[in-house]
Amino acid sequence: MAADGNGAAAAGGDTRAAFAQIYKTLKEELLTDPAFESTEESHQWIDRMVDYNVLGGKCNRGLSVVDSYKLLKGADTLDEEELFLACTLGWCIEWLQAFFLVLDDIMDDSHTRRGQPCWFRVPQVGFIAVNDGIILRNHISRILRCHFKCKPYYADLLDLFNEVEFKTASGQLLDLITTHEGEKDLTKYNITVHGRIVQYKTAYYSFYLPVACALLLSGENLDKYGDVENILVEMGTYFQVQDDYLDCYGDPEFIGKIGTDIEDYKCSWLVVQALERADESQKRILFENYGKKDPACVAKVKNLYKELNLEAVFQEYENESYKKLIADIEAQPNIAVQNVLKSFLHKIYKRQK
Ligand code: DMA
Ligand code: MG
Ligand code: MG
Ligand code: MG
Repeated sequence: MAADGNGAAAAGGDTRAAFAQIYKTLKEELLTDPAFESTEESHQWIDRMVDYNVLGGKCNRGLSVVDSYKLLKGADTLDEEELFLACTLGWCIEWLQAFFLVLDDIMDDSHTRRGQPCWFRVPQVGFIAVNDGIILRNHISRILRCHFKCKPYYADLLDLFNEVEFKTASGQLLDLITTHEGEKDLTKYNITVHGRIVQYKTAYYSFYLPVACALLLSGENLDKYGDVENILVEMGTYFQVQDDYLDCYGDPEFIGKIGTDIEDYKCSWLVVQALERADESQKRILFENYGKKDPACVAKVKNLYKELNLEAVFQEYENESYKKLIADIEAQPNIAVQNVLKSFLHKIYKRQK
């Protein structure tokens, strides 16, 4: 067990510090692979590529594995091995996120991510980013094999990551094909279409996966947690609505990325709300300007959002979602599970980034 260097944190110190320390251990293990030992160049590439893409986020997903596991155990502190395993699964989710984001930014033609150019836009990277994405995904299997192969829940863990990856990739497909050039038709966008896309592309990997990892670490059988899965999917939907809102209204300096949803003709929550509220002449403005790169067209769409007061519509949605989620959580019979779900919800409620 490679649990060196985190003894102080395991003894009750700061989870974040332990989490950061374990990143170094995991990356070192991956870098010692014979595949990268032969040339200094490949070793340096992986080192830089992993730091560039895995680090720099909020780590909400990864840290939630540790927090959820503690709450499920009803313990403030974990022993060294428990902490190491929980942090390692947390990092596997951060690696999965890195894999999806590297590819998402190519497909969405994005410019910045986490305050720096998207990986594929870095000089000398370009389409190598596609293979880097694949390497990031394969790293997860190697981490799991290295640290969990002897655990009774290893097969369930692999199955979980595979299933969640499938769901996310399917969600990305739904997201991408609704925007197909040549079939641009805003009338097909509605809240049902939006809900299906975001459930698949975001909710499973961002919300269900961290809690499911903590449940497996606690020796639980995931089949018994269908209700918990449903609540987490609902929470993930709320989270992606926030993401859609911030794409237009967030400060790029603060959220670390420049929005592209209007240019990309995305089935964003905002355009769905606009379509529900627009009169005929406002609909015409949307039809004529949505999905165009021209900044003047984007500005017209944003003006229309202002006219329709979508900021207030969002505040209302946020308040209502919170109330509904709390009610659903409090209907759960198990108090530890309630605490896990509430803790996750409070990490994202009214987030600004
Ligand atoms: C994100 O959707 C989904 C995945 C699986 C990365 P998005 O394109 O809205 O995300 P972002 O706004 O971060 O590019
Ligand atoms: Mg994107
Ligand atoms: Mg996307
Ligand atoms: Mg987005």
